[in-house]
Formats: sequence, structure tokens, C-alpha cells
Amino acid sequence: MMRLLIMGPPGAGKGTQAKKISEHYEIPAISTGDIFRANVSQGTPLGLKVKAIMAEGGYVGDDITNEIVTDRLLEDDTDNGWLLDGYPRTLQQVEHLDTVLTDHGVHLDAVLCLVADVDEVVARLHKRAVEEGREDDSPDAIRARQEKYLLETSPLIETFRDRDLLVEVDGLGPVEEVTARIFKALDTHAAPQHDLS
Ligand code: B4P
Repeated sequence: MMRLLIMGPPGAGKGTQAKKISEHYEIPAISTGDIFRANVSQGTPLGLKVKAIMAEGGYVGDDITNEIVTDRLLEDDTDNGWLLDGYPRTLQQVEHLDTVLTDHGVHLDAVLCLVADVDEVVARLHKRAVEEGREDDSPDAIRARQEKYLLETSPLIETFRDRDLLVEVDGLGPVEEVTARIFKALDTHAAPQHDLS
């Protein structure tokens, strides 16, 4: 049983590593970004609402985002735990998640934070813009997303550090090396340290 969050600046490798973690611990990786992108590409009412916000690199409103996550966590595949990728991104989302967890009588096991400097993550996103043509990888949107992350999301890391949940992992280097670091760090964090005395 594992309930995890993965955080880090846009381009840190959250989506990339979330897939590996999901396979390894056999828990679903739930990416709010993927959910929004799927709605945009299918032209659903939600997709129409969030398309412009995402293209500019802004954050989708807390109420919509919270509702989507709340519903998703009720699905059958979450019985063995889950990994939330890209959520929470604001203080209001943290507070909402706290309420959902309390209501379910469960708790987070760890908050994984991928650490990578701005130059590296921006370079990755410019590369992805060429390879995948994602609308929010335009130079202006990349800049806006980094600024938004610094202002609204990076302060949340301290909240999870204060709760002794934070597991920071260096996100630089080849994907497989980062994955190996993550498994080691999560397994160490999960070890019952209090039993050692
Ligand atoms: P996300 O989908 O979360 O987009 P992201 O932050 O860029 O992360 P992503 O997972 O795609 O990229 P990754 O770092 O894996 O969000 C998109 C948008 O959705 C947001 O801007 C917002 O508008 C909206 N949204 C989502 N959640 C929200 C919320 N909670 N509240 C409000 N709005 C929300 O990878 C980046 C690139 O790096 C990839 O090309 C990858 O191949 C490459 N890469 C990964 N690891 C690498 C490595 N080790 N070395 C080299 N390259 C690597």
C-alpha cells in the first residue's frame, strides 16, 4: 500500500517517473495534467473550459481540479494506493487533499520531490516542444509555468517537509538513474525506522 505525491518544477520528469513508480509499486499514476489534456483533445465541456488556461501556462481553477481528483480517487483501482502527479499545486489544493484523506481515514506515505535547476528543465521543455508539439510548451507558456511554479507550488514543499513526508531526489541525469534513486529513496523512507532502536 502506497499513497504518494510527486512534485517538482514543470519539466523535472514527473510524468516520466510517475509511469515507472506506477509499474514498480503497482499503483495507478493519476496525472491532473493528463486528465486535462485528454479532455482538451476530446473537446469535452471541461476541455473547452481549460484549453486556453493551459495553453498560456496558467493553473486550472482549484474547484474544478479538486473535484476531478476527488472523483478519481474513488475509482476501484485505488484500493492498493495511488500516486498523484502534478497535484496538489496550490495551498487550497493541499487543504482539499487533507480533507479528502481525513474523510477516507487514510494518510500520505511520502511526497517525492524531483529536484532540477531551471536551465535544465527549460531546456527539456524546449526539446519536448520540438518533439511533441504540446501547446503549453511554447516559449511564453514555459516561462509562465516556471514563474507560477515558483510562486504558488514550490512553497508547498516546506509544508510537506514539516510533516516529515518529503523525499527529495536529484532529477538530473539519465531517466533510469533517476528512477533507481527514487526507488531507493522511497524504500528507505518507508522502512520502519522506529523499530531499529
Ligand atoms: P503537467 O502535465 O503536470 O505538466 P508538467 O509540469 O510539464 O510535467 P510533465 O509531467 O508533463 O513533464 P515532465 O516533467 O515529466 O501540467 C500541465 C498543465 O496542466 C499545467 O501547466 C496546468 O495548466 C494544468 N494542471 C495540471 N495539474 C494542475 C493542478 N493541480 N492545478 C491546476 N492546474 C493544473 O517531463 C518534461 C520533459 O522532460 C519530457 O519531455 C521528458 O521526456 C523529459 N525528461 C524527463 N526526465 C528526463 C531526464 N532524466 N533527462 C532528460 N529529459 C527528461
